[in-house]
Amino acid sequence: MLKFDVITVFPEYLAPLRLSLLGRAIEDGVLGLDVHDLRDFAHDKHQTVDDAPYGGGPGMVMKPEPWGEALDQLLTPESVLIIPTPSGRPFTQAQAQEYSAMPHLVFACGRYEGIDSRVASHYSSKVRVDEVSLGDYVLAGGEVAVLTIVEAVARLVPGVLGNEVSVQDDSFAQGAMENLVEGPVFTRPPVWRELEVPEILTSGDHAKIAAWRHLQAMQKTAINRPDLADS
Ligand code: 6GU
Repeated sequence: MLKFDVITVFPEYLAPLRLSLLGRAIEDGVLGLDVHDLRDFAHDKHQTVDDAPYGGGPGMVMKPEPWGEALDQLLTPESVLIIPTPSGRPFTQAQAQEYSAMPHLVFACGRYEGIDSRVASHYSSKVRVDEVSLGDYVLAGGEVAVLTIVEAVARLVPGVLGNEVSVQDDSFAQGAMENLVEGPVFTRPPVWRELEVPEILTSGDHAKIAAWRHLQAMQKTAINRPDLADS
């Protein structure tokens, strides 16, 4: 069973993880999810989790002590500590695939200007610590990144999607779809507002359909993702 633990100052932000596909998987015991309020690990009167940055500058930095208390409690030697941050390594489908086979993922959601760097340094000698970014833009905190990463990982865990659904044809999937995005899809009716479904899809020739889909994927990748098409 893959267990997710999320530490955040906004636990309600993670509520959508209990909806739909993931909610069902959690109910069925295929996945585990616990969300923890960082302020529960801050023991001063105001449950302070942030302070001014050393060296000056705008904004606030998350204090290390509450993180230390929370992470000491949650991490085991088998855990991976994931810290979402725009300064991290880009998150990829290959990484989602790798995480989906792990027993325990712990997410540390930073807010403000981020978490005191000594937290990552300290735990790097105890567990694998991954700083992960969703892309080249800045979010207000790690919570939305965690929603994204957990969903991308969870749907790859056997038993989370219906086993009738294959993830092999997904955009970016290792194998035939590596460095490709999926091409267009169609359903009934055969004509909609004078637009027809490509004839080959109703031909019943599965080899030809597979070849056509591969060509469509390459064309779409060239148009929308020239960065991938070159690789
Ligand atoms: Cl993972 N976190 C934040 N706060 N901003 C981001 C991001 C992550 N990825 C892109 N921007």
